[in-house]
Amino acid sequence: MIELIQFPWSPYCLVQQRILAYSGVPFKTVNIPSTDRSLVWRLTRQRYYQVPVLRDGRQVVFETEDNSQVLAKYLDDRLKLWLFPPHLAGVQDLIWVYIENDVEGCTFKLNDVYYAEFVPKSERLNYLRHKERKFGRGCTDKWRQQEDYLREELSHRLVPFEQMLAHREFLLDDRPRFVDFDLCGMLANLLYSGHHKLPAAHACLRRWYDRMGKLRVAEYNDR
Ligand SMILES: N[C@@H](CCC(=O)N[C@@H](CS)C(=O)NCC(=O)O)C(=O)O
Repeated sequence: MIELIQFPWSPYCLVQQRILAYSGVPFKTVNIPSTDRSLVWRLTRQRYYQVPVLRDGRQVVFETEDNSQVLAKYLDDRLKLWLFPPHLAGVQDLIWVYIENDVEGCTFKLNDVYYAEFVPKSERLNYLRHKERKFGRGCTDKWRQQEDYLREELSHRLVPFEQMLAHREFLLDDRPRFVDFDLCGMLANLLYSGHHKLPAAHACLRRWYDRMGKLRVAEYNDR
């Protein structure tokens, strides 16, 4: 059975989780402590320490660059999901960079404001230290003060997706492609703490998000 090694709140892990659920194959999620990546380090033979990582029998799959999408392309090929059709090559590459930088730049901060509610107590010190080393001392307090601004900014950054969904069932096509799952993962991270909602103004996006949670690839392959 395919295993997804993850932190349950991680946006990038949530992308892979959504893709696996869409495929309909049974899979297992393995949650590792954010403070102990030894399983990932061992499985990747000391080549990677982040999550997500996939284990599929003897195969261990991990990203090679910030925007490589090795995992999604592996699952796409292995499970025949048609997430990367040739006619969208290049277009999707541009969009996933925006999703993983500009959208994620708001969503993870809004979720991390509430990190103490979902990170186990024994991991909180190192979680905070990791964040503060990257984003500066007191960053989560600063994001708490900026919550209204971050929500507004996120809503603004989601406008292009709302526009796309006003004309199509999915972002680019008549069936879900990789960028649909990528955006879903960032939004699932936003909703993880339970303190946030999708922007009320984006009605098409809200309907699409609900739809995305229920889809199975078999529906499309049988058409
Ligand atoms: N580009 C990578 C990013 C992976 C990533 O940033 N993972 C985070 C969790 S959200 C992580 O492992 N952070 C721990 C660290 O960097 O040490 C992907 O798409 O998988």
